[in-house]
Amino acid sequence: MPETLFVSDLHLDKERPQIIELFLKFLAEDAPQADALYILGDLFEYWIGDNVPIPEYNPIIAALRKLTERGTATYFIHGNRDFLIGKGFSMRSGCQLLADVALIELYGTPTLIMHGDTLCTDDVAYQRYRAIIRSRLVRAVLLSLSLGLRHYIARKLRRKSRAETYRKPAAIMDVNQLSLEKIMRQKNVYRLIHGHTHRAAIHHFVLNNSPAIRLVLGDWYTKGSVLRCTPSGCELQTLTP
Ligand code: LP5
Ligand code: MN
Repeated sequence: MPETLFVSDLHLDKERPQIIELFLKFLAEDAPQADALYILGDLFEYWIGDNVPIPEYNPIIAALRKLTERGTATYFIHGNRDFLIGKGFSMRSGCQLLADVALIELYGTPTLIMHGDTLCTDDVAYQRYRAIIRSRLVRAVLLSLSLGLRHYIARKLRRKSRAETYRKPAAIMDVNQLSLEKIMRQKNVYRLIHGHTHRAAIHHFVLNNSPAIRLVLGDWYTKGSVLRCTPSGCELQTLTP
């Protein structure tokens, strides 16, 4: 049966070697069977430019290259940790970069896919930060800095983010239902797939008097989370290291 796979929020990092191994195994054994693999952001703990060598990322990029060369189309949407991924990564890995919000035809069902952070509109501090850090000007300035300074800023931002997310009420870091419905109406879709919140689940609701579905991918902190879609529907699967 034809199958398309979705993953997000792997946050691959040398601190979690067993998760890197799990993803490499997934790329070597599961993904080659699929028509396509979509990585919906936060593949890496952080990415500070295509020209910054981070040795532990090399086997992952090589495995993605192998997968794409073997014929599984692989697509990437930026997350908040790896929004600086660019053409260099795409050339090396064979992954095709998609826009932040992409509309795909998934076995006949129009489906919207995205990282998911833009749906968390109650997290006003994050949305303000996002608008600044993702602006063309700030990105250009960041990419012009020395590698040492980029590492320093990324670590500072991580520390700040850890403190902030610890302090913020969980509810404001979840998807805002009105923002979700707004974009689904705009794009005229009844199925949306995203990650970012790490709250793996399948939500059914009503949109324009019709059934709608939101599929949320989980993170890969201690286990793997994969959404498998076939012509008969989608299901979430957990992978154990
Ligand atoms: O990532 P996570 O899950 O911890 O939390 C996110 C939001 N946080 C972020 C920040 C990232 O984690 C930082 C790492 C990215 C590094 C990429 C490279 C950057 C460039 C480096 C140089 C080339 O996205 C978090 C959300 C949470 O998701 C849930 O949605 O709440 O948002 C925040 O924590 C943002 C704060 O609310 C506001 C931050 C203000 C930052 C002020 C900057 C000061 C430091 C400047 C240093 C020079
Ligand atoms: Mn994220």
